[in-house]
Amino acid sequence: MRQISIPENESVLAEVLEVFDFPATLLGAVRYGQGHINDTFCVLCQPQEGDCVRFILQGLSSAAFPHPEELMENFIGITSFLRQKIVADGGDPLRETLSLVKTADGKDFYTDSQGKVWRLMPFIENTDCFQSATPELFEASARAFGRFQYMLQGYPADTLHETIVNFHNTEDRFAKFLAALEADRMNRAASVQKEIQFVLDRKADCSVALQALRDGRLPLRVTHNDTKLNNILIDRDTHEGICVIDLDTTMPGLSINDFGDSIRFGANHSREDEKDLSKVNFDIGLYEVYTRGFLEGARGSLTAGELEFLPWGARLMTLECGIRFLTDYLDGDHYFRIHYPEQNLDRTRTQFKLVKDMEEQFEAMAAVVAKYA
Ligand code: ADP
Ligand code: GN1
Ligand code: MG
Repeated sequence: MRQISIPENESVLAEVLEVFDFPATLLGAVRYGQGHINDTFCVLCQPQEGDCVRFILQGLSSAAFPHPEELMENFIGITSFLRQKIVADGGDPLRETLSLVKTADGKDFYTDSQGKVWRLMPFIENTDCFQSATPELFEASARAFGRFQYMLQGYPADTLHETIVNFHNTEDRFAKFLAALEADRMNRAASVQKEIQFVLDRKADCSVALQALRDGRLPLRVTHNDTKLNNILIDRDTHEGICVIDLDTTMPGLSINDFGDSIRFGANHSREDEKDLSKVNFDIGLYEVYTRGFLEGARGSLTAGELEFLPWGARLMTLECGIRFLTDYLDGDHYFRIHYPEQNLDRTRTQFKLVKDMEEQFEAMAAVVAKYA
């Protein structure tokens, strides 16, 4: 085995690194990024001549993704489709979408001895990945997510696997919350009564978008479904959102949810797990710049129904995410990676504070959409 530097407690890494077809000498691997789901590493290689080359190595979360092979089929289908569009537009397909480095025996991914699926991707250099942004960068991310949806308009949706069933089915998220509450596996329910009541009071809200879909007022599209600011790479030279990443939940969904999840994460000035709730405030100014950018990127492709429901997308994605954090907290923190015991509870509280702010400013949110629609 090659002598390379890998972190302690990551013994499976050595097995995985042996399998891929690196074009240069491996130097080492370190944990990378701030995703909550996958195991992400940055791998460094030294070619015979020239600068070091970096790769992103990811082990897919088994807790989140029960059928990783299907997920990888989606990944290849979506990135191939985007690659063709990018080339046709005169863009750079190696920077504007993700690609894979194969294993030495020509496979697209590797399943390790414990059944976990790993993929390797070139690191997209000269980009930044932000946890919070200036209004200008937030608007750039909005243009890129809007464009992503626009570009996927012609994608054959029926070929996509549902990588997480009922992912943004807020009614189902509510039902799963009730089940976790009923089970109360960790005996935590008594200490979070206020948060539990917050969810129970909003049972009817959980049906708003789904009912609009059932009534034909919202269309099903191919959407990203996880449009956090840190799922986009911003070009250091142009300051534009150059590449939408984290494609694991790209599947049929609602455009209002892609809009809404970005607002949930980015239209405020606090961390997702901020403990001091006085610092957690929905910023309608950031909401406005995101709205402008998203509509510009979507190039007129949104229907009147979608425009009408955009503010609901923001409110519901924030409520749903808070419900998911609380469910995971009640259930013993199996889904979202935590770095300290009450992190999922802190995350729950920030989301509910933002929901409350949005409820209070809902009319103003609709007026902003009307201004740019
Ligand atoms: P998770 O599902 O855990 O959020 P992501 O796919 O979002 O995993 O990756 C985690 C982080 O790794 C991203 O936020 C980003 O910082 C970084 N990253 C992922 N892919 C690339 C890439 N190809 N080039 C550069 N950075 C990347
Ligand atoms: C997860 O994978 P990541 O960190 O980009 C989650 C999202 C949540 C988000 C909350 C597959 O996103 O749905 O909104 O955390 N992804 C999955 O920060 O569950
Ligand atoms: Mg991510």
